[in-house]
Amino acid sequence: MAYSDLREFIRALEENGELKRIPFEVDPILEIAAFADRAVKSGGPALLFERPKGYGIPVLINSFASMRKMEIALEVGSVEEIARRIVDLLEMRAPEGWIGKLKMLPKLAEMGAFFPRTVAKGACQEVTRTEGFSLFELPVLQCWPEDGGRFITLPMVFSRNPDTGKRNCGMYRMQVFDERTAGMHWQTHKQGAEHYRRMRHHGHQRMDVAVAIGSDPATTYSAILPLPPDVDEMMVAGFLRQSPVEMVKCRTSDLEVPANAEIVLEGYVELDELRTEGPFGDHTGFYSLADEYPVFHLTAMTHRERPIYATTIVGPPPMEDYYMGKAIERIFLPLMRMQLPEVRDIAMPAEGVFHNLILVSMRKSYPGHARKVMHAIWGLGQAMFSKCIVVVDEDVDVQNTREVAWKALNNIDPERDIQFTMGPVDSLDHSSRLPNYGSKMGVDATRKWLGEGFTRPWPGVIEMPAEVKRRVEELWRQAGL
Ligand SMILES: Cc1cc2nc3c(=O)[nH]c(=O)nc-3n(C[C@H](O)[C@H](O)[C@H](O)COP(=O)(O)O)c2cc1C
Ligand SMILES: [Mn+2]
Repeated sequence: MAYSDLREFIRALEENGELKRIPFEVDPILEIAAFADRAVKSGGPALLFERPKGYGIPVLINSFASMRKMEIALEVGSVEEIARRIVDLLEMRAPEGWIGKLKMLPKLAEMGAFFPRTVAKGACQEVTRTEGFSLFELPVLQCWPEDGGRFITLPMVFSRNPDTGKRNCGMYRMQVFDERTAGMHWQTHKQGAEHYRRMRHHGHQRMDVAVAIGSDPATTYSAILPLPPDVDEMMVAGFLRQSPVEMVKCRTSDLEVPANAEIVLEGYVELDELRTEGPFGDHTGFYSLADEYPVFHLTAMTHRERPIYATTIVGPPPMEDYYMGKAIERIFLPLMRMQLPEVRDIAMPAEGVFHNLILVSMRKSYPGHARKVMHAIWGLGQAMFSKCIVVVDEDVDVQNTREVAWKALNNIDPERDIQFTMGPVDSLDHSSRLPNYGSKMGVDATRKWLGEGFTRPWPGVIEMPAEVKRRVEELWRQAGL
């Protein structure tokens, strides 16, 4: 049964021993973040700070901060179950004969059940405030000492594409500037930024934006998924939770937000206004430097009675976002394999902070195949940011970073096997020669073929025969080891 809201998810975490309530005062300036950092790095529970210093609103953090919590969030025994559900859907072919057609009906019905529904009333509007409210009422964290201020870090940011009318929901951090304005940190490659550019192109002055904080976990999670433009995150959230997301219309705009949200910020972005945002201790483990970003103006704040403020911190990996990203890696593999069936597996180790490193194992079928896979990945949605792609043969387990380092480094002749290319890079890359534009590196660490000009013999990996190992197993015990 899908969680009806954040509170049901909190109860589920608690029942599974994955939540710790902190009943005493902890400061939202640095202290909550330091607490959360320590918890995630020691495999600790999600934390519910019941008394953030100076505020009456509790703070939830680290609710996705391990694979176990991701499983509770998505109500699965393993996130691979979702990957399998996607494969089932993708394998849905045109049915043959009437039996085939009948068999399809439940799947089609299931698909229909994913679509979001608009409802007239939502808990997120139990309290509606169009005046006399302030962002300073929320226990927004300052995460790191050199941060430019306090940042809302787990928001679902809703906007609409003026050309297609389609909705987008992305997670973009928001720096609290004052009572009624915040930064809107949608990076240039993201859908919010594209809507902004389209709105400007059409000569508008303002763009409606709505921000929801704290919903059922699948809906919040959908905001970070690297979906193609114009694919509705709320539909995908419905698929993830196996139940439609209920949406309610905002009080001061035509946008819709999840009805179960704890807190909603309604407002607009002025299309010719930028303000300095940052610095911010980012998920690279470095500070993102201050930069110019659009400004979100609040026209209303609505919330549930006794709302809960959901947040996260990013910083030196691994942090909560590593686990959110790991689940994306698992869930999206079948989609990647639809376009690249030769890919066996991919892995993004925590130290690579997603965009810096992707390890790919593949079944090589023709000369240059590994390079074809690199270029395909650089052309695939947000995988375009991959600064370093290491391609290995299918017998290498890319989930085992040590195995990849060992085999890949043995297999490369660097001058021959490293490929450089130019293109868009992640906005968070502080080393690229220009913001958002720089070089990437592909490493072809597959075994080289004659057809690739390799004429020397290629050695096998050293392995002991199984029967010898079994025999030694006995001798081992005999030796009393
Ligand atoms: C905790 C967290 C914070 C994030 N903050 C930002 C951000 O400030 N700006 C940004 O562009 N992307 C940020 N992202 C990544 C986007 O949410 C992600 O790229 C998403 O797919 C964008 O959706 P879109 O394609 O609909 O724009 C963040 C992700 C997480 C998990
Ligand atoms: Mn999107």
